[in-house]
Amino acid sequence: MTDTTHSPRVFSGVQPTGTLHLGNYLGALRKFARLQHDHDCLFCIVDLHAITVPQEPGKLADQTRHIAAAFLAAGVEPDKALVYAQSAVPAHTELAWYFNCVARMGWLQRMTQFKDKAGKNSEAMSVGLFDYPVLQAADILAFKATHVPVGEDQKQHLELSRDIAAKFNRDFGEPAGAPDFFPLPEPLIDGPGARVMSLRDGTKKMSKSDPSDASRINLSDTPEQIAKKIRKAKTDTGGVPGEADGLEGRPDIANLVSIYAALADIPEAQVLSDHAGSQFGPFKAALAEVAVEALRPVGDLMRRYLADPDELDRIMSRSADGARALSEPVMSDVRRIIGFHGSAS
Ligand code: AQP
Repeated sequence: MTDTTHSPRVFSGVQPTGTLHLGNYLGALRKFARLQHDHDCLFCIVDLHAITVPQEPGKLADQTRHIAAAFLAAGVEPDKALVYAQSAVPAHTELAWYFNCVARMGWLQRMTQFKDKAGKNSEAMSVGLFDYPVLQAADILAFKATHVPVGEDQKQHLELSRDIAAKFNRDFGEPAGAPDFFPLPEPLIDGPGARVMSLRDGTKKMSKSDPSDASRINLSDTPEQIAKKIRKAKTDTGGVPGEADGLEGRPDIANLVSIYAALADIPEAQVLSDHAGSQFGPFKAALAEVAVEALRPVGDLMRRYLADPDELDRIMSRSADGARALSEPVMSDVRRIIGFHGSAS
């Protein structure tokens, strides 16, 4: 159901945990640049999420600048959207604590991403890694954001954000008939590139933490590296099918076709009809050309932004001021609604 009580606002975050890849670009960054034209947008570098696993303190600030540069290189404009580091805006952590007291243990225990990341070692993981989806709910709701552009891997976390918002609204309901305090944020997942898979295994998502660099295309890769990774991408002995049902049971091929369509901005059906019956050698050469052309400007711009870290810092600092100003009235209402001593009644 569409929320008509809350003004539309977009929030999304990316962790400064390593080089960004094609999945991050198609699943998130490219959507950000498109949304900023007709939405009020906050794009956050979620460094508090990054420390749920060990990070080198000496590198975190540079990694944060790296993501800010990627946002800008993907087309986000700092006079249209806020681009800031999560740790610079205290509302994220404050609201996360309140939400810790709203969310239920059972809800978090069902999160598949924690199970995937922790594996058999969950006892040794940080509490923060387990609690990460609660912080994510706070990230979104500290600004009463209504829409969250993410890749498909974040769908379950978004459902949890909605559950937390709904429970807060029920637990701390204002007088009957008053509008819900928090919106129930909706994911914006649809569209090409929502789930980019590994080039080495089409059943696994493309991920920064995959030990094989050949499994992903990094935004920092050179054209030669991009072409080589696509040339070596896993395929089978059949050719490119002419129709979508020919992709069934062929996740590696389906992935390449979907990447092609997303980067060329054309429907998958067109990719299939244009390349029907083609062998993978020529298809991969065509895909490499499309990928290099689409990603070259992003890589070039990223390097240009990274060459001026002071300017990146100025942009992030101005945006953090803007984000603090947006969150403060929400937080002041939250403190009052919970009933803290000292909050205005
Ligand atoms: N393979 C993907 N396809 C589409 N979207 C993706 N995203 C990530 N991988 C894919 C989207 O990118 C945004 C930022 O993600 P993140 O860096 O904050 O965290 P992540 O989802 O944990 O990214 P990785 O690469 O998979 O990191 P690791 O390996 O550390 O787990 C999100 O919107 C995400 O949906």
